[in-house]
Amino acid sequence: MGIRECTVEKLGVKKTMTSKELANRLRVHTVEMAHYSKESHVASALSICDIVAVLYHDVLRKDPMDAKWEERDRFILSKGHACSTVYAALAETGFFSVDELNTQCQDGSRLSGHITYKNVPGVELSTGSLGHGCCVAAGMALNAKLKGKKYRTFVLVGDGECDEGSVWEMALFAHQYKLGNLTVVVDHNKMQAMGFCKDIADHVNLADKWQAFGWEVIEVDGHDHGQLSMALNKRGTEKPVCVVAHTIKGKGVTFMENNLLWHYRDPQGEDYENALRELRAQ
Ligand SMILES: Cc1ncc(C[n+]2csc(CCOP(=O)(O)OP(=O)(O)O)c2C)c(N)n1
Repeated sequence: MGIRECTVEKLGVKKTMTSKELANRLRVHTVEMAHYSKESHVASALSICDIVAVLYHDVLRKDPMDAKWEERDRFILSKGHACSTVYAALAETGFFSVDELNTQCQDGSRLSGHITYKNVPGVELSTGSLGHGCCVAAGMALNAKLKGKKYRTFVLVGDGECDEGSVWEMALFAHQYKLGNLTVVVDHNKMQAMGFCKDIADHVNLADKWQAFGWEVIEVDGHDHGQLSMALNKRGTEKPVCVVAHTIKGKGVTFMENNLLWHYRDPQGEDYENALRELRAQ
């Protein structure tokens, strides 16, 4: 368990909740938040619910009572448009109230449509411009290495985001500086905003590419909690680690799965009701 046991108890978060149950709750929050905020990116957020649930449940060392705890593991969502999943994970693990989630993007809310660290406890970095979060993550990992600190740094990037040149400069840099304390997770759902990755910039084999940059690569089913937990708990020695997580964009809501419409569409009316019904039955 990543979160300090005592604070989990104090905050009343159900200790018996499994990572799978947490992921299901994240999916329900994500759909509700997209509905109330009329914000897009619901399918991008559903894609990463299992990855984020396993990180917060099984991997990250965090303290919701002390969000800036010096020894905390760092987690950056580089595909910042999928922020609802991370806001929901922070709320479910006690960083702020779950009741606040549905204020996202309303006047006066601190929860914006791309992830922001400003006034939001537990968020390390504001992102949204793709290709930047992973570079800051590498800097955090280098900081830990230079100062002999034990924290690990994790960063979640999209596969479309891997079209950005800065991602590959970071890959060179992290290998050069032997950042074994850095783990990149690629949400490999094979889609981006306006099309399928292979039709826009075909990487042919993303895992091979990261390996060619000198990284240790682990490929997993990004919806299998056992595989995710094993891969994310693996600490690199000298090589940075890249977990290529094969996922389904829109995972959990059948009519959103692998459907480009749901990158930008927000669920309303019957779509909203059907999505919630399906998720609540899981
Ligand atoms: C530098 C930059 N260019 C373009 C965008 C607009 N944009 C937002 S989401 C997105 C698609 C990203 O695709 P991917 O990384 O695969 O994420 P997912 O498909 O999981 O949403 C794009 C192009 C952006 N946020 N930043």
